[in-house]
Amino acid sequence: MTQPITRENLFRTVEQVVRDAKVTDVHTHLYAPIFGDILLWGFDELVTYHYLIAETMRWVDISYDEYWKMTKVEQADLIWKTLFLDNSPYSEACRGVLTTLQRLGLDASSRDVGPYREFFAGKQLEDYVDQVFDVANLECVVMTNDPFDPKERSVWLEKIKKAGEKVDPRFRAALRLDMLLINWDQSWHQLKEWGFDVTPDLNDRTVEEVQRFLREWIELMNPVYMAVSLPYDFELPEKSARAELIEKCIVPVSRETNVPFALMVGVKRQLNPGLRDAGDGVGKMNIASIDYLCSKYPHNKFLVTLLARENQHELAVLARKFRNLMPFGCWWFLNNPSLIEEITKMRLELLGTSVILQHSDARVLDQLIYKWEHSRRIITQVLVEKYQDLMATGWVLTEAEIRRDVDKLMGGNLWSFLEREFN
Ligand code: FIX
Ligand code: ZN
Repeated sequence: MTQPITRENLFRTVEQVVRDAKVTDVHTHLYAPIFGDILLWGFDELVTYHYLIAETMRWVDISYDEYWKMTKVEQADLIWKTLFLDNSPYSEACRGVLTTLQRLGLDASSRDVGPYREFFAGKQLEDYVDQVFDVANLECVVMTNDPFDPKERSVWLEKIKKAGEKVDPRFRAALRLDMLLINWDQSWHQLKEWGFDVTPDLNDRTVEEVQRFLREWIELMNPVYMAVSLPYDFELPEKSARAELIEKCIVPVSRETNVPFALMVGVKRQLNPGLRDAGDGVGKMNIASIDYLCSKYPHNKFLVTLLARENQHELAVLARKFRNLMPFGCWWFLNNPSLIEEITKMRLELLGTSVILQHSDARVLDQLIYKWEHSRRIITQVLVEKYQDLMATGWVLTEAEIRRDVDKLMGGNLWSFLEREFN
């Protein structure tokens, strides 16, 4: 489509360009097939996504323990009946299941889970990964890789390091450091067991050894970034092991290796422990902590996503002040059409194309299909409005420029951010 952009063909052009854009999904909880059964996929995993557990438990009177004692199929049947048959499934997580079924060519109107299960039972994982990446039109996804997770750790050390097996290049690593940073009183013991000469007080030797731990995992994983999910009351500067580990270990190694530090801030972990992964809540964080990091370490690169809606405007304003700050995604409780639209409009108005608009946070492979289908629709609508505003001034648009902008917004800004030198 090379004709000039007019008000008449604008929507069609933007819609096609957004659909054509091969997405870099900056944050997921997916794993390459080499990691085995910690990669979740298929109907019953889709339906027992923790978002849907939380929504189901609002309706049923069974205890949490009774729910957790059920088999995965029993849990899925309970959720399907409660949220899809006894109520209309218009919550974003419910709608997502139906979008995925539809985009895979299944009949969402039948409401019969039998054929859905048969469809997935017939799938061979490696082929299915191809199908999902094709339907969702993805370039690659970034995993969440935890060296303290025994199952995952053994794959990295046995299969990848020792046996030289390769990770599917569509699955890029992220070195996740929650265990190190948030549970230092336990993680230092584990580091010691692994042969790192550390003590609980962060003396110089311990700092050196934690840096060595980071370098070794960066060498093995080749991560796109180092990441941590921090609670809403996270503060920097602060007198804490967490703060010292960030400033004395992560920040210097991040700059030395050009592996950005991704901060995901705002969770109220385990408000309701009975719900397990579904039990987390949200709280407004103090943006001054991000301000402190970006201004004190101007040569470092920070990727940031915040969980509270109330933090989104100040994050966008802060990104205007610091070119080493790259906001990304509409995270978790923000990943809903009404909030994606609000946040995307605000970001384009404050940051232009210098932002990464979305990530999926997918925990189940098949979710990539719906999370990107839904986000693409909203991003298209918002972009059309913004381009219309430009055209109203007499500005002339080309399709090539729209493609350029969209590629940046849909993940390209991550790769160019990695190339930048903030000297
Ligand atoms: O910390 C995180 O990466 C969060 O995204 C998860 O803890 C959360 O459970 C999730 O998957 C939200 O979508
Ligand atoms: Zn996540």
